Amino acid sequence: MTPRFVEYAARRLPADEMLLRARSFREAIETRRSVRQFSDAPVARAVIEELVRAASSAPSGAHKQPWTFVAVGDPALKRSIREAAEREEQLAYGGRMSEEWRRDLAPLGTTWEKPFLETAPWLVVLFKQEHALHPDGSTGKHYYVNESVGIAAGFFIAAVHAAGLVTLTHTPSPMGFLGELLHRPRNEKAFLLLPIGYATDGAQVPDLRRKTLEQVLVLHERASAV
Ligand code: IYR
Repeated sequence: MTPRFVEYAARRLPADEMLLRARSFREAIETRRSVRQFSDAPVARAVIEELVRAASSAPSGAHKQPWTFVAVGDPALKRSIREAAEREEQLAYGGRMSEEWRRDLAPLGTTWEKPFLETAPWLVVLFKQEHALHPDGSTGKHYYVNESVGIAAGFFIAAVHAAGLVTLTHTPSPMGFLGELLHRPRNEKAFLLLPIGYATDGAQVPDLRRKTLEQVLVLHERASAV
């Protein structure tokens, strides 16, 4: 197939403006935290739709966009999800996770109890499509599915933060119950569960430190770097 191209709308910034923008984005995104204390205040469906549009603009293997976002605001369905997630988490915290794993989680103060799955006004369940399943029942290949869906999740989390809302990458394990409760087709596997809403007044988050730039960046500059 002959590729078709359109012009890319170039938006070059002067170097000083570039640094200001990079810094201002960094400062904004650095204030993001995973929050587990959700208010039950409602969030408009139109906001959720914009967040998913932003996430779905992520790059993906062969542009297959191998993701489905399922947004749940129905209280009965949220309750079912909470009950099923807590059943799995009770087993996980009760011994299915290794001792080292549970020790590593101790600073986060997490437990098997997940009240936010009912309190948050929306639960967004992100499914990865392991392959395409077309309406006529035929299938097609998807590529780099975990990488693609992971990037879309990153876009989604950044969009949630930009909207002044909070979220959490919750991974009840195993997540098979989500495909069943939400009646997803067999090519889809739950990837992440993201409650969306406002933090409660006075919400608390663990006192964590992020790695420094020196710990995470290795530079090989060209000698005459500008
Ligand atoms: N899925 C459990 C445990 C858990 C695992 C990791 I890795 C975390 O970073 C946090 C929690 C839970 O959601 O509580």
